[in-house]
Amino acid sequence: MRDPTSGDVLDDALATVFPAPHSYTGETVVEISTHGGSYVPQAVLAALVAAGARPAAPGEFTERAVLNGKLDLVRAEAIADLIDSRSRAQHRVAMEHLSGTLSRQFEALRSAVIELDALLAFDIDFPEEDAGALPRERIDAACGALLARLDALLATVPAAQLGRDGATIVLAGPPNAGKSSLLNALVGESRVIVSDMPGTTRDAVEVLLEHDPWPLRLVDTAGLRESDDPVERLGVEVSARYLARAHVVVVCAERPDELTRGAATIAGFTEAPRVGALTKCDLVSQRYETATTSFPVIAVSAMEGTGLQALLDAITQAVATSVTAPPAEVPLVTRARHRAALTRARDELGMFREAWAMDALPAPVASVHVRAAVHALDELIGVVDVEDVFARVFASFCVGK
Ligand SMILES: Nc1nc2c(ncn2[C@@H]2O[C@H](COP(=O)(O)OP(=O)(O)OP(=O)(O)O)[C@@H](O)[C@H]2O)c(=O)[nH]1
Ligand SMILES: [Mg+2]
Repeated sequence: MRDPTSGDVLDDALATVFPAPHSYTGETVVEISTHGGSYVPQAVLAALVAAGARPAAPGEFTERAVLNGKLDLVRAEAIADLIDSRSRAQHRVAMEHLSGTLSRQFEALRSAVIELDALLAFDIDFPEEDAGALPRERIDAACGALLARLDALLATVPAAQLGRDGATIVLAGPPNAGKSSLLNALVGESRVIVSDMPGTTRDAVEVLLEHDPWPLRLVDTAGLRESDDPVERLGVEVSARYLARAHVVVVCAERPDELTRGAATIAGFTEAPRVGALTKCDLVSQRYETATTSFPVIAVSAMEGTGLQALLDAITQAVATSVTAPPAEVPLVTRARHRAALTRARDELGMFREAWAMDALPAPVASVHVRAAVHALDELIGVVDVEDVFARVFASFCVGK
């Protein structure tokens, strides 16, 4: 690599040529590998720009791949999801989408809605032949089946959100119960301050823990108690807000009676399933009578690491009761863009079905809804010229992909 103005040698680099169409974008591409560091790559880039090149826009390579038919829009988004994935669950979904499962579902749905539109067009053009070949029920049944498929896809949204954001697991209980110590023990490193002074934790602290089938977003909160200290009161308010959003609450207490009381206090803030953690069990010489609670209670010691796996198992089971995993054959809908388009298609088909059932609108008018549903799915898979859809999708990519 030489500087085009001075002619100085900048680096002894390697150029890899991908002749069209055998590259990521489908175009002829040359990749230049330089020695690393901070100066050499920058100097080489500057030399290339001086020679007439320009830096790529965010997602430009993937956008070109889509425009050249190497990838469809939905799989292009899966690449962004793959790059952005922060958990095993998210990575698994992105890889599955990249393999084309979601694109195929969307395309099949679109074809089915187009078929419905064709059935209707036939009904409109040849109403007199309607009697035998095309009973109204057939159109109604086709529409019902489509609505069921759209609903099944949309029903995966909560599970998809869990995969991305993790299940919110709030550790709550009286001050000094050992909540922060338990969080540190669960994540295997010291992330939150622990002290023997009640009221140590003031703010909620979130830590994402890699876990199957969903990552767990563990939230350490301030102990729930009345306090004159304004900062601690704020902390208790924050705890209350987190409790309201929790998928599962881990009620922490040193003794069974405190656990029961803690659970009663928490009931005022959330309906999420709960799991009890009897903390500091290393200090207890004999086991307590099993607490009479409606939820599982696990004896744990953050100090000695006992009961942690049992607690994680109980938490995982409790999450499963609040969010059901969708059937394996239905791909998860992770993106807001997909959800919006599917919702639009479902709403339009719903309006069509209602009008059709009541015979409220003339067929040509009712069919406008079906056409709108087709359009929503066209946009979804990027088969129509929708520049703003492309702009929105690729703007979220990092530069260089
Ligand atoms: N022996 C023993 N001590 C523990 C254990 N877990 C916590 N402790 C001690 O209990 C005290 C309180 O622990 P924290 O984790 O700060 O309790 P907390 O519930 O977060 O307290 P606040 O933030 O004040 O509400 C500390 O002195 C810890 O060292 C345990 O498993 N065994
Ligand atoms: Mg604490």
